[in-house]
Parts: sequence; structure tokens; C-alpha cells
Amino acid sequence: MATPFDINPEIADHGVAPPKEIPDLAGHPLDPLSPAELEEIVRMLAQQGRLGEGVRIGSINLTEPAKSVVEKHTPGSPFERKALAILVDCSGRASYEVQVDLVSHAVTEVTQLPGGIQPSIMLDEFSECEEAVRQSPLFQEALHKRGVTSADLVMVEPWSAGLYGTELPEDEGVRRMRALCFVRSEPKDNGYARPIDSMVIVVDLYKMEVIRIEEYPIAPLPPESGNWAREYIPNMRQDLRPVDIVQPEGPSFTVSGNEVQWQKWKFRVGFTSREGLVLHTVSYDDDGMERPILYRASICEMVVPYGDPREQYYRKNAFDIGEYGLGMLANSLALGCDCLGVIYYFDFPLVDSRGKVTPLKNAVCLHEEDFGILWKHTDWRTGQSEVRRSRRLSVSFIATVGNYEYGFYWYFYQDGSIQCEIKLTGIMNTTALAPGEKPVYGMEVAPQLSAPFHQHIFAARLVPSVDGKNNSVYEVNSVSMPTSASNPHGNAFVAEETLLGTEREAQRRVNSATARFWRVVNPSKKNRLGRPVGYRLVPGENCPPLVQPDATIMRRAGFTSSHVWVTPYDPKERFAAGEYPNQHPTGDGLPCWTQANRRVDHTEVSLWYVFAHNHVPRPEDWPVMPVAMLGFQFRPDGFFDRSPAMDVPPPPSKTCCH
Ligand SMILES: [Cu+2]
Repeated sequence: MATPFDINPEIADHGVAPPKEIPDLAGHPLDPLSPAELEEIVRMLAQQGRLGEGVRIGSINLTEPAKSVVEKHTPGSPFERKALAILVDCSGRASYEVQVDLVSHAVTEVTQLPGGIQPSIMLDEFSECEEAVRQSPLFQEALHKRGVTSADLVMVEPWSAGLYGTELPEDEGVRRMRALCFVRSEPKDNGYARPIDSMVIVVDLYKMEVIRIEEYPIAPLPPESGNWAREYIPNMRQDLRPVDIVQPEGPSFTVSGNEVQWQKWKFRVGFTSREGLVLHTVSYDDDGMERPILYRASICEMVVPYGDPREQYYRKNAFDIGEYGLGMLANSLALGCDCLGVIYYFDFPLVDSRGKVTPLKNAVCLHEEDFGILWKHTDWRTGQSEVRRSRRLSVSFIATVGNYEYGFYWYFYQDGSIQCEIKLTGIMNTTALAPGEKPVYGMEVAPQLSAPFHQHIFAARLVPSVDGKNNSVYEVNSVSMPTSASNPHGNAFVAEETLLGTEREAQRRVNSATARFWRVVNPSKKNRLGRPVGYRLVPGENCPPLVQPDATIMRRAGFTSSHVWVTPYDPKERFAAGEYPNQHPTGDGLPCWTQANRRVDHTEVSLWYVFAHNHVPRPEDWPVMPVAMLGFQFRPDGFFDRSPAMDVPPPPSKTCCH
């Protein structure tokens, strides 16, 4: 059948023979789909008539095999390859989940999504939406009213529309975006310096046309530009001398396919269009024994609620993972700029909504870093001094989401610790102020330019496998003891451990007053001191959501109400806000699943950690915000019998005075 897709005609027209042997036996069941596999899926979908006129491909990702399949896999043996394609039929106003089996070359299941459910917004919908707005006579007219003469210099920034119960009847059942506008003074000018505050353009993505333009009181454009491109920066500092990271013998890691080995760590690098980087089967070689720690780890959802209640702004609450997809927005990283040193890059293919498969070069960066001291002691009596340099392995990717950049970094350390760090940078979203006006719900960052208060809230999904599949999670609070006969000087405090036995008990928040952390243990495996072996989830910067508990956004962002959730492991419960947060009518994900209040002790669990950067903007965050960082650590806690870092050798004598 005829399709509007950019498919190799040879692939589209011919029979069932795959372009290449699937699976590639040199591969692994958890490998992301290869370009050949993606092309084969597009070919199969087209051949089966699933890609008719008006159908767009939302995403295609590997359906990860069951844990048991992964555990039993031996190199070179055949394995299953299944995928999930999400299709949006813009003509039929319906969306579908299509399950594909790559080994048998069959579409095995097609499920129509319930009405109103909208898959994520596709990358090419952004540019098509901007173009549709530009072409609209309504838009031209609205610009004219505001004295903007060149539509070409207007940045049309589409935002996910969400669902707030305030939609007009004409919006019902429509796949929508709401576009905000900014004006450039020339093509490379920073448009965020000049927000056109007074209009929101509502776009029907099914028809790719403007539904209406909502108009608000016209505010003057701020007077100053806020440029950041190098040609606008005349006086760069001159006193920087080169820093070269040199590893003359090469790095200390090895990469085989998507498997990485470094020091005693072993793990697999995965990638999805939604989460971007995923870590699989993280283990540590403890004196010749490969001990599992995490089966899977990713940042699975995020939401950025803005605190400006005005009519044109209360819907600014982007779910950058569930509504846009960070893998789709990942940067192709540049050596010497994004990453410094001896770098190994992973490429991963992406498929656009028209079925075109493109490799994303340098999507994930892997390298080693010197990280200060690992441990040190000097015996002042004998003069003996020992110090060890800390080396960490960094695995990272960076996504650009409209105005903002997010860098996602996972670090592995020689003391058995893992750290997740998110770096926030890019340009703040802005609103305009009248002369003399001071913002209530934001901070003036340049004359007549306000950056609204907002939060960046992330959800990590960790599937722990601490020395085996069955784990329990304890909360540890340090509590001071009342002065008593046994504590006559009032100095006593203890670390109290509480088992989180059910999903309801496991909905927790951080508490700096008790130095709270969580301990994931394997109850059936004891260390030599008789305690269950464990890993400690150590929170970093965090705060609760600042919207009201009954705010309309909390229907979809309910996962932000707790910082920690523990659920029984279910491979289908993947994303904290559910599979389809975009325009979801009632909300899904953690708040829904945990209503069952299932038991979560001594079983296979998923541990969800939700953490927030509360952004009260500063003038120093303008025009491009220097990196802000937040994250968490996963550190051994009774997993090893003593420090696992003692065998790290001292630095070579020629570089170290000791
Ligand atoms: Cu921010």
C-alpha cells in the first residue's frame, strides 16, 4: 500500500526476508534496537498496512526481556528480540501500541489506546507546529497587533498542553500543544530576552493547524538583549592556559558491545528514546565473585512545574521525559567540549515519526576522571603517610529540551559507590515586566525580564539486585535519646532502622533533622558481622513539591508527593507518571499502582527516588545559567566486609612525593 513514509522502496516492497540475521548473536538481549532492527520494524509495519496516511511513529523501543531470560543468556546463543512501536493515527484520531517480534517477523499484538490518551510529543511535531503557527493568518494578525513586523524572527515555542479540566469544548479529544512566543532582533539573537507575554497559540497536532490564539494584556518587550553566542562576547578572558587530560597507556576500562568493565565494575549501557541512558546489570567483582547490585537504573520521569498562576502560564509543567523523550532530544557530544580526555562514545539510532532511522553519533560518553583523594592517613608518630587518588568512571548524556539543557551523569567509584548527578544549564524561560513592575512569582533577572520560580523534579527508577533478586528496604533515622538514667549527659543518639513493609509504608520523604537515608538489603545474605548485606540510598539536594496537594497538576505529577517509593518489581511499571502523562485525564503511575498496597519486603522490588531542584532564579543565571547540580548516591553499607578501596595502589612515585 502507498505510505507517506520515507522507507527504502526495496525494503517496503519486498517479502518477509529480514535485512540481516536477527538477533545478532554477538549481541545481548538488553542491547537497544540496532539501526537494522529499527528499519526492519518500520518495514514490517508498512507491509502490514499500519503506516497509512496520517499515521506517525511516536517511538519504537526494545521490549526488554524478562530477568530470567537475561540471567540465562550465554554469549553466542539465540535470544528473543521484541519491540513496542507506538503509533499515532492523526486522521483516525487514535493511538496504538503495536508489539513486534523481530525473530518471527510478526506483529504479535495491536492495542488501541483508550480515547484521550496521548503518546509523547514527537520531535518533528515541534518543528511542524512552529511552521504551522508561522503560516497562520491568525498569528500574523496577532503579531501585527503587537507591533512585531517580522514573523521570521519570532520563536514559536510549543509546550505540552496537559489537561487541567479548564479546556474548551473544541479542545476535547484533540492532540494539542500550547505555543509561547519570543522575538529575536536578528537570527542569532537570544529570543528568550524578549517574551511576547500576551498570547498563547493553541495548536491541533492532528491537523497541524492553529485552533485559536488566546490573548492577554500586552506587555512591552524588555529593552535589553541577552546574547550568549560567541560572536556577541567581545572581551573573553585571556589568561587560561591549556589543561590536557593524558592517558598515554589508554583508559583503564574495556568495552565489549554495550558491556563496560572498569576496575571491579561491570555493567551494560542501554538507551531508550524516552529515558536516554539506561544502566543494566551493574555488578562488582568482590575477590573473584561477581556480586549483582542493580538490575536496571535510569531517570525515568521528570516534571518542571512553574509557580506563575496567571492564565497564560499555569499550564507550564513539562514532563520532559514522559511528554517529550530525552533520548530523542539527546545531543551528539563533542570531544574536547562536552567531554574531556580519552573518551569512548556509544552511538544509538533514533527513528523519527516518518520512519527514518538515523544514528545518533556520540550519544553517550564514557571516560575516567581523577576525582581528588580516595583515602588518606598520616601517622604523625612514625611519619608514615598513605594517600590514594580517586578515579571515577563517568557515563553520561546531555539532552536539550527547548530552552534548557540537562546532563545526566552516572559515576562509578573505586570504593563500591555509584552516584547519579544531574547538571542543569541552558536558558531560563522568561516573562516580560512592565516598566517599574516587580515580579511576584519570579525574579527580575534583567531589566523588565522575569524568570518565574519553578522546580525541576526528577524520578530515578532503581531495580536493586543486592546480592540477589529478593531485597528489602529499611529507612534509617538518627534519633537523639532523651536524657535519662542510661543517658545522664544527654549525648546519646541512635540510628533507628524501620522496615518499609508495604507500598504505603514505603512512601517517604527526606528529613535532614534525622539525617534520613534508606538501606536496601538482601535479608537472606549476611555479612561477616551478622547484618544483611546492603546498599545505602543517600539523598542529595531535595525539597517537597511546592504546588498545593490538590493542585490540578498533581493529578499527573502525583509521583512528586513522596521522595521515596518502593513497589514490587513489575517490568510494566516503568515510568513514575505512567506510560502516557501527556494530556492524561486522571493521572497514572506510582499513586495509582501503590493503591494496591502490595508487600515490598524480601521480594523483587523497584526503588523510586524523587528529587527536586528548587529554582529561585538569580541574575547570575542569565543569559545562560551556569551548571546547577543535584543527585543522589548509592553506597555500599555492609555489602563489603571492610573498605573495598584498600587495594588501590599509590600513585607512581614520579608523580607523588610520598
Ligand atoms: Cu530552572
